[in-house]
Amino acid sequence: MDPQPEATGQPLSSDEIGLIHAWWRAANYLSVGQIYLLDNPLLREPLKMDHVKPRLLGHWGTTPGLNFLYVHLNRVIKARGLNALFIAGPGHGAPGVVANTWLEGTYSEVYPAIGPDEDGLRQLFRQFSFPGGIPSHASPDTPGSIHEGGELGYSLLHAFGAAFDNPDLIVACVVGDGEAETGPLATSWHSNKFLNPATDGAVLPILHLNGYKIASPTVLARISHTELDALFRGYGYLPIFVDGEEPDAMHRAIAAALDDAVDRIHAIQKAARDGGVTTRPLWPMIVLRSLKGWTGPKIVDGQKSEGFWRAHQVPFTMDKPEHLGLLEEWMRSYHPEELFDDGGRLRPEIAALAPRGDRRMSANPHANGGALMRPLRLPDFASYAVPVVHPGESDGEATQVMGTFLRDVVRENAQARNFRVFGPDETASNRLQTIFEATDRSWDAETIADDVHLDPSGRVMEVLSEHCCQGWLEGYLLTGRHGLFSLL
Ligand SMILES: Cc1ncc(C[n+]2csc(CCOP(=O)(O)OP(=O)(O)O)c2C)c(N)n1
Repeated sequence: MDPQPEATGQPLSSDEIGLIHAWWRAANYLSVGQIYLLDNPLLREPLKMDHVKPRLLGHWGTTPGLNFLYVHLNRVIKARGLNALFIAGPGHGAPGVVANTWLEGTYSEVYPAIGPDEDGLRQLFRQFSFPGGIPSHASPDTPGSIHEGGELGYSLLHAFGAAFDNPDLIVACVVGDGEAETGPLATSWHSNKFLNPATDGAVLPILHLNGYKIASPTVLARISHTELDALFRGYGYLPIFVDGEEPDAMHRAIAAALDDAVDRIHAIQKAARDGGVTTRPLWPMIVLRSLKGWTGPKIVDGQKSEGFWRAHQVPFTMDKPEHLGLLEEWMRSYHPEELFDDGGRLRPEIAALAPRGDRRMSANPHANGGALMRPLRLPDFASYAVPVVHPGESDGEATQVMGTFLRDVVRENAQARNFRVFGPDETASNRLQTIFEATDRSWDAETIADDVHLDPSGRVMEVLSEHCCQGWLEGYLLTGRHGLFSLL
């Protein structure tokens, strides 16, 4: 068994940590602002009830963890020139996802009415979860997002779908520990048996172990470290643990964990691509054990909030006058005056942490599949017609004919590598088996001599979980490729 991974890479300097921490504070500030404020976005005057939204709807609990991961992913993207996508499984943390896209400048590029200044901030805050504005969950209008945040459970599948046939892409996928209790997510860890390190990209799962779902603990947070470690090793991952609440130590720990994970991903890919290694690798993953609602109010109305399920959604409502002071104190704890200049723009030394152009996760072209999609080359379907000279005389099976058509679709698009068939082991029973003249089933797990049509580079994706088939296909399509769901 591999020992507990050691941190690699250069330790961060105090200056770097200071800037990363500033970005995190800015993202957290913008997240709280989106949930609560209508006006006075930079708290230039004392907060009044008139500045607060009349109806509050949004999720704080997961958000600081997402923000923490986002800025650290940016660091590693910049340091190593990575091409990375971000998937927020707890997509209800949209305040954080949106905040980071605004800090990166992408939001204002895509939506010029939400500028990179104080007025833009006011609009950004106002539109969130507001009539005529944007949803409270990550949604198709969120730049860089292919993952709708409403139905929990599909994040890892979307991540793998995006990584298939994108050899240079790393998909960082945050999985909620509550989300991990869903059927689709629980089975999707096995996606690593269908990923070919030679020709596919990589997925970096990050389990966001903040301990709670809406109003109770999560299962994965209440099993021992040994059991959790064994669980993920059993799924074929090498878990790298980051655990704590003191920001300085946590910044150092997550940076080291990401460096280590990326080193391991690159080593796996090099071994498969240059060294011809064909055995299934032990892919790294990160387990981030942090406080739910980290940096939020510790106590609300005498009850524990930070680090508890009460921080899940809106940590406190505004129906009590004393909550106004609590909100102002919370928002000022991020020191917005140190983060934004007089015009409300993010200070340049903090803004410089963002990767450039389409290396920003919010601007990665893979998240905008329509822009990348190449049309599928399709043979003329009429040439597959079963001849019927006299009515009632010819014999033919519609799906068998379609199997021949699909075989040729696979051949025609073999070079582009942009077509796959997904299904719950029904390709043969649906009589589509002629496709196996052109390709195999994708399979990176063990094989025995009697096996047929199993290969890591196969283009037929078969696993009995229809959740997996659907989720992979969705991730594959949303990143600009083509596929077929074969299920009868
Ligand atoms: C399939 C599904 N079931 C239930 C919900 C309702 N729901 C919204 S958030 C949440 C808790 C999620 O917990 P977790 O994934 O750990 O996210 P975090 O604690 O980081 O917010 C639940 C159950 C949902 N969105 N999707």
